Amino acid sequence: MSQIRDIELFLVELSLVRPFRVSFGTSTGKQCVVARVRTDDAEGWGECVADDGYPGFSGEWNEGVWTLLRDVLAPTLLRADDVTSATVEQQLRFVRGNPMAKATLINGVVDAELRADGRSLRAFLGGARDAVACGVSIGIADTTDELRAQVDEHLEQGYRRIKLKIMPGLDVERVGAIRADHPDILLSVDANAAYTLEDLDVFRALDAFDLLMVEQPLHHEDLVLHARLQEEIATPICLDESIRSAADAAAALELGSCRIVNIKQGRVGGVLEARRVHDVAAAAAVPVWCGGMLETGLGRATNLGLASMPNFTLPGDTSASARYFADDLTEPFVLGEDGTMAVPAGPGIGVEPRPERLAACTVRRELVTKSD
Ligand code: OSB
Ligand code: MG
Repeated sequence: MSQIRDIELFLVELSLVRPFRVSFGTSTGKQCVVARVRTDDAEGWGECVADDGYPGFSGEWNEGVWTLLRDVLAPTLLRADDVTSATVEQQLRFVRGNPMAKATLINGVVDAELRADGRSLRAFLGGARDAVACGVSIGIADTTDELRAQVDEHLEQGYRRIKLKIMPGLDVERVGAIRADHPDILLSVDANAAYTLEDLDVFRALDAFDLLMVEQPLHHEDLVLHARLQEEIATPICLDESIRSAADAAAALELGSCRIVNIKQGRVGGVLEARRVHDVAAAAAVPVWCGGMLETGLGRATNLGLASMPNFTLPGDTSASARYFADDLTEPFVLGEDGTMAVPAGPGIGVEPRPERLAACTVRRELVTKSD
């Protein structure tokens, strides 16, 4: 039996150590919605992965998320008699779509419940390891030399896989240059849906570089076209934007649209659905890895708990705090010398925001209570 007392929403802003350019836009800072879910027994944290400014990665963005959380989703949970990890998804199901907004509260409810029980997210999810292998996602650079320098810097830090963002015109030559510099590293590319089947020659050329995968080459709704592309190229396709649920994952695997799945818990509606995506892929013997959305330490902790699950067999985009922020919301996450990161072992996600840092980063806050 668990009653929610109130839900506090924070809009937080942190500057990024360097701008992050992908095929659909450039981020110079990080802005996200954070929810604190307070129950009778504990408080839990959820960080939203929606975009700042406009919906570029998916159909969700922070202003829409804020309104939906404040006016619809949070009041629904505050009216319910009992909200637990077993009920919360069903209680929010009447709202179609909007997995990122829902994930914020679902993860907050799960975190509060686990903290009350003194149980870690890793234990709850059946995690199999206490540290996870880390890769890094490198944005589109101004020049090839700048890209080379960034790749070298991150390899020196110990990252075990390099992912290069690509877009039409900034692809084969650049990836070829990095592969020539580093013949043996795990190397992948991420197009963020910037190509069409007309670009088949680009993917045939990329096949020469022995890439671990090509992530989300085509439009997010093109599962059938991804299957067609996969038949034409040797490099495994990995889907990111296309997978918004376990049902999407099942469809993609059935169709042959990908051979690897990037799981972002925030993109699929939280850790409960992310576990189902993991299980669908595991049953099909398809490896998964943990994606990232430039999260603060809160979302990073959630991601690390998820990435401890057994079928997360490829290095994830779970990079150190310092790769994103000079000063994180939580204590910083650091990369071990072996290129792994420890999975938090404490109750729930295992970390909290530092109160003074949360206050300094908050640009808007609102308390949603039962009477609202
Ligand atoms: O496509 O994986 C992506 C960041 C923002 C939006 C989309 C993506 C990314 C990343 C960064 O690749 C991953 C990370 O380091 O958090
Ligand atoms: Mg991606």
